[in-house]
Parts: sequence; C-alpha cells; structure tokens
Amino acid sequence: MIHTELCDLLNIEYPIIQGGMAWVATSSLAAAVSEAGGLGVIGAGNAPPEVVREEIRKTRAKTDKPFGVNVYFLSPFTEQIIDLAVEERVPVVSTGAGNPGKYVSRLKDAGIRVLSLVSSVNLAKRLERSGVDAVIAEGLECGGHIGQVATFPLVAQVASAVDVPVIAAGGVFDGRGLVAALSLGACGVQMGTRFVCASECRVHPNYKKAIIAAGDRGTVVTGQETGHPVRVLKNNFAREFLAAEKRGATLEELEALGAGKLRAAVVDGDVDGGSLMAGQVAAMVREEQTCREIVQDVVLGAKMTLSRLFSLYGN
Ligand code: TUI
Repeated sequence: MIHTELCDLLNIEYPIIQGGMAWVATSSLAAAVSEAGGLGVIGAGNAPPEVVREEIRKTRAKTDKPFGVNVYFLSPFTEQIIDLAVEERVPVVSTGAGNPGKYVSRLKDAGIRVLSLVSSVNLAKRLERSGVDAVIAEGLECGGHIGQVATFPLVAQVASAVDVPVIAAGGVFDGRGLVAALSLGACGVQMGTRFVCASECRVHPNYKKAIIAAGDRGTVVTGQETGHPVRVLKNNFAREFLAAEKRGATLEELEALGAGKLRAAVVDGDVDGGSLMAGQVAAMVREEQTCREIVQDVVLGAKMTLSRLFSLYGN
C-alpha cells in the first residue's frame, strides 16, 4: 500500500490524480481512473454547463467512487461551472488558469474538496491563504499551458513554503516518478499524458499514436515569447506557430492560429494541423493500457523503487 494523507483527504485508494484535460478528460476516462483507485477528473475546459452536467451524471452512473471536475478559469462559463459543482455536490473541484479565491469558501461549505493548480511558489502561498485543501504544483514538463519552473525545484520549494498537502505534476510517468515526488515533499501525483493513452480515454486514435511515437525530444514549447508557453508534440502546427512567433506575429494573430486546434487534434485526429498537447513523458508512453493497468503499474513500480532504495540504506 502506498497510502498518504492525500488518500484520506480525497477518500481514494492510491495518491494518483488524473489531470483534468480539456476535451480529453471525459466521463469515460474519469470514471475508469476512479474505479482503478485514483481520482478521475472531468475536464470542463470551455464546455457549457449542460455538457459538464451530463459528464458528471455519466461518471456517477459508472462509479460510486470519488471523482473531480477541473474548472478552467479562462472559460466563459466559470461561474456557472462552480454553481453546477455545488448543485451536483461533486466530491472534488480542481482549479486551473486562475485564482479560485472568491469561490473557495462556497465550495468548501458544500463539502467539496478544492485542489488548485499552481506553477509558482508565490501563487501556492496565496492560494493556501484563500483556504484551498491542497495545491497541485505543475512543473514545465507538463503538457499544455505551463509555467517557468521545472517539477523538481517547484515541488521542493512549494512543499517547504506551504502547510497544505502538495501534489506533484509534470514529468510523472511511473512508480519512480511517484517516489521522486514523495521524496520532494509531495503527498501524491497528478498524471495527464499517460492517461491520454488509456484505453478508456476517447481521444482520436491518431492522438494516442502520436504520443506513443514521440521520443525524448518530441515536444516543443510554443508561446515562450508571448508569455503564454504551451507544450505540444512537434508537428506542422507547432512549426507554423513557432515561425509566426519568430516573425513577430501579434497576440491576436497567434490566438487565431491556435483557435480550435486542440479540438482538431482530440476529436478529428488531425496530427499535422492540430495542437497535440502532451508532456515530456510522452516519450515514455509505449502502449495503450487500461486505467487499472496504469494505476497498478505506478503503485507496483513505487513499491519496487522503495525496496531498491531501502536496500541501499545501511549496506
Ligand atoms: O490550465 C492548465 N493547463 C492547461 S489549460 C489547457 S488548454 C485549454 N483549452 C481550452 C479550454 C480549456 C483549456 C492546456 N493546459 N494548467 C493549470 C495551471 N493553472 N497551471 C498554472 C495555473 C494558474 C495560473 C494562474 C493558476 C492560477 C493562476 O492565477 C493567476 C493569478 O495570479 O490569479
């Protein structure tokens, strides 16, 4: 058993959270991760509340275990998704791309656990003050929108700076990553990219194949210049975006270039022209596996890693 305070906080078996990826993390993935003993999370992204409500209901039809909804704070529906989470009494809300401060007490009064994504020590401290139950420290190895600090230094510093539980995200693929995260002071991990390739994840098969084919330098960060860095798999879209940035395209032009490209990758399987968001661990994903296989591999791998480490000690 790899049991930490995160398991007690969220009432889950293993300290493994699935990233709430927009377009990717639907009820079928979330329910499968929760059934496997982790925390499955529905990614609300920019979806309207009626779509998210349907996903919550479908998740509940598939599992009695706790699950979460990720609220994306740049969505035009943020307020309504918060209302929905309270109304539906979802067990956990994770928040990203903004400060959930003014909603925290409402969510907590409704008995909802609040986990907030952070990419800096300062933000972690601010969100702790606003009362969140835990922070997810997201290093720049993650896929999608990322911060400027890598997982090792970020998690270690956030764990020293706050008293709430810290969850590590970015660069975590297996039991070695889980043990590394625990060593840095985290009490669990969030994984996204590996779960994109789960059998229960309903993204287009081309997206999964592209992740499986990626090598160690298979991802690139767009938007470094504009202050909106996004990690994606290298493809035509990434090359065009980088070229546009280099020639000094305006933010509006870049936004237009990126519009609808995540959907194109996830739904249509456009692996040339779509935005294939993925973390650096894409290189480690070698096959499609069920969520149960993924969670068990992480847990068993962590046990093996720990016994290897214990055998070093005292010899
Ligand atoms: O949100 C992410 N990663 C993402 S979002 C995304 S793409 C997308 N596209 C369409 C719809 C929805 C999503 C791909 N990847 N990570 C969470 C995260 N949030 N990391 C850091 C933060 C963050 C940033 C600023 C949290 C709070 C914050 O607050 C600013 C402030 O000072 O209040």
